[in-house]
Amino acid sequence: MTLTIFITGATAGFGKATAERLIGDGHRVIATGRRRDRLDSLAAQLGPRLLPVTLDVTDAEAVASLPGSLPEDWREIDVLVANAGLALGLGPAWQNKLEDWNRMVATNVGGVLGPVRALLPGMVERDRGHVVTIGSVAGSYPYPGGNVYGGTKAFVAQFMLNLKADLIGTGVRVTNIEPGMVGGSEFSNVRFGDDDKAAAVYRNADPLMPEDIAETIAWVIGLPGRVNINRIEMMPRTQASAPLAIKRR
Ligand code: NDP
Ligand code: 8X3
Repeated sequence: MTLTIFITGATAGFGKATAERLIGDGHRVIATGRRRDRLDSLAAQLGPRLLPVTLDVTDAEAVASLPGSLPEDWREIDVLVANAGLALGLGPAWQNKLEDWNRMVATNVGGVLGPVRALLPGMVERDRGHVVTIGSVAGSYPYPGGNVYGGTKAFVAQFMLNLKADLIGTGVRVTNIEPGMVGGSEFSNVRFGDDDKAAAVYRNADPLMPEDIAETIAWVIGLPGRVNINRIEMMPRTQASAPLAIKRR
């Protein structure tokens, strides 16, 4: 069955890999993000089953006008992949900029809530749909410098479990995917604003790759309608959650 899939943050990393994977699986994809040139390249690469739409997930007005602002035959969205997100900095809380915290909250929390609120009514009305969010292990396990980023991902995880409680009895499914370290995306370049520092994060670490996240999304949305995968925590074989810290005298 061909699904119509709306992806936020499809210009790089997981979102781009997911668009490529799902178009390859025969679906239709609405690929969104702020960088129009990237969306145009993706459309040229993947053909007419991909609709490029410029969208900043923090632009409340543009998000609220969905799905009515889309071409008529693209408005019945089966799957929302709310993927757009970012981390800014890895310093201790007292050294971080409040403006960076606010941007993470606006993007990682507001940028999930807006599209969910805009697209969910249609899914409930059609009694069919799937909301997939990209959380993080940072939402479950604290680490130094994870402060607000981890907080935003904890919000997403709990929001999705509560959303499921509201959706019980409807045909709409919800899944939060919670990856650990994933290389091959721009996540650390954005976090540090320094490409060398970003590359060092993944050196000799054999991280997960964006294709692994795309594969997981393809799997959860392809399962029989009776199956709801609530959350998936995934890490590279080379990563584990940190032990509890002790500072000795
Ligand atoms: P990338 O930086 O490669 O991709 C982020 C995407 O989000 C880009 O397409 C970017 O598009 C988009 N984006 C950012 N801000 C906005 C905005 N305001 N409006 C619309 N789109 C926006 O990162 P990843 O692919 O690695 O990350 C994707 C998601 O996965 C994020 O939510 C991240 O927190 C999460 N994650 C990442 C992990 C990792 O280790 N890489 C691990 C666990 C979770 P554009 O700039 O064009 O708008
Ligand atoms: C991204 C993974 O460990 O950098 O969510 O927080 S981590």
